[in-house]
Amino acid sequence: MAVFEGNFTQDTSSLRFAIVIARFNDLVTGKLLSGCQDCLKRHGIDINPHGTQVDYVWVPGSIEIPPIARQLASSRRYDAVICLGAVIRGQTPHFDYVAAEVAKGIAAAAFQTGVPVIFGVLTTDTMQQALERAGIKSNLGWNYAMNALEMGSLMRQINSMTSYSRSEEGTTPILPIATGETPLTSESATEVIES
Ligand code: INI
Repeated sequence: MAVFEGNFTQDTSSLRFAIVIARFNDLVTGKLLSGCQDCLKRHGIDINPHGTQVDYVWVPGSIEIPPIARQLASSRRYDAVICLGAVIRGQTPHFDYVAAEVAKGIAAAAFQTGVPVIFGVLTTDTMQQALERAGIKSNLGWNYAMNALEMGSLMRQINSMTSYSRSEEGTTPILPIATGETPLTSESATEVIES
């Protein structure tokens, strides 16, 4: 048997990420993005939007993140999708609805596609708390990028192990990663989850 864990030492030149960023509270989400980019860059990733390793997708608010994240993940172009948003409690119950739906939606995107989708959505009571987590004290954008690097690395290992086992059994590997060649349908996503 074996132990699998993601690492940060592999050659990162072939890793590909998508970052989905909510414009709502962009004072916060822009800072999360900067932290995220800083981490990726310092791990050897080309963060240039015109390069081959990171695509950036802007959406109006956090509630719009899940369907886009799911679509990007199911394209199989990416090792991980990073979702950045900031849901800040106001005087209405809106916060609770938005925060709950975004959390569920992002988790569903990962479950349905088998691709790591990182939950980088801050949920705080105040703007001050959000800013403290987006650069004033620390920048969680950095952590979210680390999570993406670790999960991307781990998923590659798991995929190569499972596709090896499957080819040993004479079946076709079902999770070619980041090739962009095999879009995942909802049926095949279910197949992946159930297999
Ligand atoms: N979107 C956020 O990203 N953060 C919030 O704090 C927020 N609040 O509190 O309203 C928010 N609302 C907008 C929402 O995400 C959608 O964009 C909007 O409802 C249109 O669908």
